[in-house]
Amino acid sequence: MKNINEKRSDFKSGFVTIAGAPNAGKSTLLNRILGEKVSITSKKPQTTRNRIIGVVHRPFSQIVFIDTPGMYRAKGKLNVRIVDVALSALGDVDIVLVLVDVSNPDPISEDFIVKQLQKKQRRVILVLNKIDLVDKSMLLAIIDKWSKAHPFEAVVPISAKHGDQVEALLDSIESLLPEGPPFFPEDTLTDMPERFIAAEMVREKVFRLTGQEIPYSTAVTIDSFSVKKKGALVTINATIHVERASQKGIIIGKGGGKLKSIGESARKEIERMVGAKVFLKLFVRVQKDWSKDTRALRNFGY
Ligand SMILES: Nc1nc2c(ncn2[C@@H]2O[C@H](COP(=O)(O)OP(=O)(O)OP(=O)(O)O)[C@@H](O)[C@H]2O)c(=O)[nH]1
Ligand SMILES: [Mg+2]
Repeated sequence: MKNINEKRSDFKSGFVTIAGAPNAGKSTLLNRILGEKVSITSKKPQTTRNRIIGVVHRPFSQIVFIDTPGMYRAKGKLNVRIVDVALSALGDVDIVLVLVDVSNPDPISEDFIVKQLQKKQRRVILVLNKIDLVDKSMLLAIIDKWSKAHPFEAVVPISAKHGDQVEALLDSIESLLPEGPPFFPEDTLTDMPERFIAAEMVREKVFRLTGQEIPYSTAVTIDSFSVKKKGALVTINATIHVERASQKGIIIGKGGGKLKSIGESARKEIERMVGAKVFLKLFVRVQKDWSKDTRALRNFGY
């Protein structure tokens, strides 16, 4: 690894928060930029619950992205806590990206986000996402509406899912970054521990494979994660916590089928991440109404 101080003197670096309403495509964008999956995604809103860091190393800059939970007027202990995580990520950063799903406007959350931006006075880039889903002629009206609500440094239409215009977005970010040395060594992709990402992979499969309120009543913790040794199997024990006995039944499914498919698909993703075969054992446990309990929230990492 090269000495990180050997960079040219006009090297740029900085922190960039990816903000937006739930389901705008923030985590999809982070993964697309990194070329690796560090943040889980799903069709359902409120998938991300923590701030997730991803570091991009470019020839003349290092950009530290912070993926955040969706911002909206939340109710309930867990949701308020999660939105607070997102709001705090608007704080001490160089640039904020406001991601908007152009195919599914969410005026109430958007109004909320504009108010938060006005409080923080950051440099903001408006990113119009999911342009693959709409007629391009729609974009002008959306840009017009947003530009009246807030002064943006730039407006960049992209498709995070397909990668369109994502390089242009990076160029636009780089042009606004201050000069400075890199914050992370060149081989850093994220500072999230593998344990955390493994738990998230399990949670993602619950989001993708169950319906109704189940994903929102679920937390995942890792009970044990064996040390990686060359060529050896990584053994992981994880617990899926739900709020009611009926939810436990649904997660387990007929003959254990649902839990088996959650486990199998999570295992494949974790194997890709750790680069080794994984034995993933899942347990399901009821902790009544955990999402309303401050201590439980803390224990589950929220
Ligand atoms: N067609 C299309 N779908 C997209 C695009 N970007 C994201 N999606 C889809 O939008 C859904 C939500 O994506 P996420 O990345 O989980 O959204 P998010 O903003 O992180 O959502 P929260 O974490 O819940 O706030 C997923 O089904 C993505 O595949 C895009 O550019 N085009
Ligand atoms: Mg997300």
